[in-house]
Parts: sequence; structure tokens; C-alpha cells
Amino acid sequence: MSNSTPQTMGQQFGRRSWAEPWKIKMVEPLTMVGRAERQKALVEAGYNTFLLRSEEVYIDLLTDSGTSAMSDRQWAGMMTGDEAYAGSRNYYNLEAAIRNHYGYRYIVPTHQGRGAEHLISQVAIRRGQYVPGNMYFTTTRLHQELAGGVFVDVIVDAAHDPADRSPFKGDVDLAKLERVVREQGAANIAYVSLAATVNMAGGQPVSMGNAKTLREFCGRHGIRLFLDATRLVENAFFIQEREPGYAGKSIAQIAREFCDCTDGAWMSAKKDSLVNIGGWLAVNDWTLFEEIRNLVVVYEGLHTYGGLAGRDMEAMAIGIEESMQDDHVRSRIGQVRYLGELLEDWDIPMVQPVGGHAIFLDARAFYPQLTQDQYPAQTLAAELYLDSGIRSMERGVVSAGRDAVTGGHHYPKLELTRLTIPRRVYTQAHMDVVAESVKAVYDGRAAARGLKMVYEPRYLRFFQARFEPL
Ligand code: P71
Repeated sequence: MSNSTPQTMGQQFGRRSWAEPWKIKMVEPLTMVGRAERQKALVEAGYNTFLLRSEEVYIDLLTDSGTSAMSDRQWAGMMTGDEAYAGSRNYYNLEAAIRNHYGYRYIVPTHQGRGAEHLISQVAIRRGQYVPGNMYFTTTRLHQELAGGVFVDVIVDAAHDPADRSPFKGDVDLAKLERVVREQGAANIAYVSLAATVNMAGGQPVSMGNAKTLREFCGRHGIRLFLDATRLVENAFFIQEREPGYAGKSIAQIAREFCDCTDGAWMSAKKDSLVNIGGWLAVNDWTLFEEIRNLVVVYEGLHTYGGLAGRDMEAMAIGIEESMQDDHVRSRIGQVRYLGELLEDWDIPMVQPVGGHAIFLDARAFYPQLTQDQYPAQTLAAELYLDSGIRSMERGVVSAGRDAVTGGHHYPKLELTRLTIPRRVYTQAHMDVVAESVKAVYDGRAAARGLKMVYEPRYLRFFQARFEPL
């Protein structure tokens, strides 16, 4: 949307009032269960919110992944699905939307983000190579490790401190990156893995300045720079808001400028792109693309569908267009901030500044009586569910998993419980309910005892691990 388009009534008339740029056409009833049933459900789920049935949940803030509401245009697009095995017209629409908005030359669809992570890791990492990145993400790091890579965190220190209010806590620390390159040699760096925004840091953005510096640095050393574009649209909003020189540019212009600093990207379209399933991998280099296109048929499907139905690709193509509209992004991040402001008024400890997709409660500050071996963030997620049926997600020591070499726990500095806001799904009144429940759990914090893990799966343990109260 161009900047000359009138956006909100507030912007037209200088009024304070503000509202979502959509109205609701179809509703889905919520289910609410009583406290005794919640207690029972929690025990049956092994105190793991991933193991609850969604019918036992009142307000579902587990994730913003695949949980957004599609628009009427997207649903109409679903009906135009061309379910051909090869060369579906919806694939070409998707390719055009990605080329237009993200700017990459060669594209394969994948069933979701981790399908794309698998492919890029297999084609771009040689066993023993290093992969520096701006903080780990669970599935991203696992695929890098399964391909024989060694992930190295090179994010700025501020990212590890929930109270630090720096505007771009997703930035790569160039001194850290330089050190890895110097010590290991450029030939032993598979690529730089840049996520925008940084999920595990609290949805924190990367500045355009940092992306341009990385472009220059990687170019100089002959290292490729790949982007995790999963929440790039939200990153673009923060650049527009916070970085000098970008206030007059649209989200779409900023997103494109950011991608132009990189050699390719993987995407979980289940976030920014407003679909319930889908992803893609895109690169500019033809030789690399040939390898990707060859591998995609082994793991996902033919290179013109990559595990998706034609209708899914159409919904994604339309979702990409909608996701880039300034009004939409402002409304989406505005809702997250609204919840953040309610909690801040009550001095609830959380990651600051509030990021793009979620509130990240600081479970260490909630429960100073618990060590990380007693799983404070997992405990907080369980307490929130018990209080009000709100489902959140642990993002602490359970998510961090074990060291691939020593087998010991990773102990991340950040021990967080994430309240993730789906796009276009809940109203401001739901946010009020959430805030009051968080406040009630905070008021009862002294009674928390923590949990012990009684079952631990080998990969991505947080999904299926089971716990019991201490
Ligand atoms: C989120 C998810 C979904 C998820 C994944 C793992 C554990 C728990 C929940 C997925 C992402 C992501 C980024 C930055 C790649 C993926 C994988 N996030 N990069 O936050 O946030 O995409 O789920 O489509 O495979 O709840 P995928």
C-alpha cells in the first residue's frame, strides 16, 4: 500500500482512536473448561502444553504458526486450486509473488519451514563446517547439525538480556562473526544464517544497517548469507519505525531491500504469509538451485508443488500480498503491544522491548526460587493453563535441548514463556483476559515448586517431553 493511501481514521484526522483494518465474517466458538478439568487435562498432558487437546484450551497462544485467519480473498483463492501434479498455475502465481516481494530468482515450495531448512542444510553445509547465526532456532539448528554443521551464536549480547531495551536486539555482532571466520577460516564457514526477526530472543528485529554490513562482510570473505524470512514482514515494521531514513518507505519496499542483501532465504509461510500450511526455499544461484530442485523431489514432492496442494499455494500467493500491507502489519504488531502495555502497567517481568509476534514472560524473574533444572518456563506455562485455560509455550532450557557433542543440557540465559498472538484471530477483549490471568499467576508466584522431566524424546524434546510436579 502506498503511503499516500489514507490508513486509519486517526491518521486522517489526527484522532487517537484506532481499529483493525478488517471486520469479521465467520466466527468459531471457543470452548471453556472448568478448573477441575484443566487440572486433569494438565496431568494427562504431562504438564506439557504441546500435549493438550485444543478443545481443552480457551485462548490458544501456543504459537502464531499456521494459526492465523485467512481472508475472504484467500478462501476464494482456495477454490481456484489447480490440482495438477506438475506445473499447477497456482505454483506460477506463488513464484511471481515471491519474486515480486522477496526478489529471489529460483524458488521451490516446501510443506513448511523445516522442509526448506532441511534442503538448504543438506545442499549448503559440508560435514564439520561452521554455521554462525543470530541466535539458534530449534528446527533450524537441528537441521544444520543433522547435516554435520556446527552452529555458533553470533548475536549481540543485548539479545540475551530481557531487560535491555536496545532497538535492534536481533543484530549480528560483527566482532563475534569476525572471530569465528578468523579462527575457522572462511572456507570452513558454510554460510551465515540470519533470522529476521529473531524468534528465541523475543521477536527482536535486525536493522537494515546490520544487513548491509553483513552483505559487505560476507561478500569480502566469499561467504554466503542466507535469510530465515519467516517473520521478515514484522522485522520491516521495526525498521520503518526505528531506523533513520525508513519512515517514508513502505513495508514492502523495506522487506525487498532487506532480501536484496542476502543470497537466498527459507520461509515458514505459516507465520507472516497468513496461511495454515506452507513454506518455500529460494536462492539466486543457479547451481545451488539445481541441487535444491533435485533434492526437493526426494523429500517434499515435485519442484512445482513441494508437498502442497495447488489451493495451498494459491492461498500463500495471496497471503504474501496481504502480509506486506502497512495497515495489516501495524494492526498485528499493535495488538501484541497492547497486551505488552497492560502487563507493563502491572510490572510483569518480560522481554523488552516487546517484539513482533509474542510477549515473552521472563520466567526466571517470576520464579527466583527455581533453578533452571526445575524448568521455570515450563512451570509458568502450566500455571497459566491451570489459571485460565490459556495455552502458552516454553522457550527456555527444555527448548534449548542438549549439546550435540557433550550430551549435557544447554542452559540458555533466556528462560521464557511465550504468549504468541495468531494474526487476525483474537480481539482486544481476549488480550484483556490474558493480561488478567498473567497477573493472577504472577501474584501467586511464591507458591510455585517447579517440575521434573520424566520422559525425554531424542529430537526437539520440548514437543513431547513429560513432566511431574516436584
Ligand atoms: C513457532 C514455530 C513453530 C515451532 C517450531 C518448533 C518448535 C515449536 C514451534 C517455526 C519456525 C520459526 C523460524 C524463525 C523456522 C521455523 C520452522 N516456528 N524459522 O514459533 O519460528 O518452520 O514450523 O513451518 O517448520 O511456534 P515450520
